[in-house]
Amino acid sequence: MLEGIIIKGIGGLYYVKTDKGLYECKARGLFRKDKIKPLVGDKVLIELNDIDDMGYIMEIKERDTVLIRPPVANVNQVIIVFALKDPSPNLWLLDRFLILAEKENLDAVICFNKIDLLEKDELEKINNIYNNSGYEIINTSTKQEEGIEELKKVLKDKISVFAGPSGVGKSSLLNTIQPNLKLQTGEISEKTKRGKHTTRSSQLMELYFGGWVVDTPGFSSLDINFIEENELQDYFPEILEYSVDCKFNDCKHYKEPKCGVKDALEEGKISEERYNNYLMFLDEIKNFRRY
Ligand SMILES: Nc1nc2c(ncn2[C@@H]2O[C@H](COP(=O)(O)OP(=O)(O)OP(=O)(O)O)[C@@H](O)[C@H]2O)c(=O)[nH]1
Ligand SMILES: [Mg+2]
Ligand SMILES: [Zn+2]
Repeated sequence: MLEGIIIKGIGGLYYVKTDKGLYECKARGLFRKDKIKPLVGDKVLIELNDIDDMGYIMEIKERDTVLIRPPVANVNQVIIVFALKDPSPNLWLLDRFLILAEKENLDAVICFNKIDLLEKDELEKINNIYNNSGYEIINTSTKQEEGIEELKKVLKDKISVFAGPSGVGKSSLLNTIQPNLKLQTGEISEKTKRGKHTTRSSQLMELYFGGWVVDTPGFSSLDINFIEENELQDYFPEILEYSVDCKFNDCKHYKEPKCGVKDALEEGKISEERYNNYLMFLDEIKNFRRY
């Protein structure tokens, strides 16, 4: 058997990179019994069919990490890309993505792309919302080649996944970082200012300066319903930080008195936008659990 890593999967076929070359594979092994589907990033053992050189995935090695959306295995960091304009950033969706990254224990870096389309004070305003969140923020433009060196630095020697809505420039950023990737990119719609889902499947690629990246298709919604009400604060680093000052152990930082989080909010140590999204998600989870 040959060891390899799944770099792409389309319609039940998986492309596995090994020391001996790239093989097109089908899933065969016992893992199918447990309804485990191979993911991009999975380390696998494959068996080759001498006749057609087709491979069969026989075993999936234990995963270090699993990201559900987009589905990838064994990455250590997520680069969450949002455009500052065209399409306008949906912070409600960005915060949902940050929750998922926290839940999976993945490092998250926020990348605000298309800064060439925005005035400086507008850029500052949106950066400020995340200043106290503890996340690294990288502002980029593929048109003006800004922030690209900074982005390369965080990617070096790591396995990263690029995630974000369609049309924000995930594939463009990767092409700017490494032109020989030649990823397909697509204009956003004139009318809706939204992306057209140009990237259709996730793909793992090696970077010339060290490290691996996964380009993924854009998404427009994310479920957080599997998160428990009292668990939500764990996934907002700045809320968790100030929750130690709350009087009540089970404080949800909503209407409770003597709440460290609300104090921090008042002092500007937590941004209003983040806090409001926290409350909205709390409400959403509560309502979901009620049924
Ligand atoms: N003005 C401006 N446009 C950009 C920038 N980066 C990318 N674009 C444009 O945005 C559009 C979408 O870029 P893509 O790279 O295809 O976006 P994507 O995130 O990969 O989208 P999907 O594959 O659909 O998820 C293209 O027309 C790019 O030329 C930028 O920094 N500034
Ligand atoms: Mg793309
Ligand atoms: Zn509180």
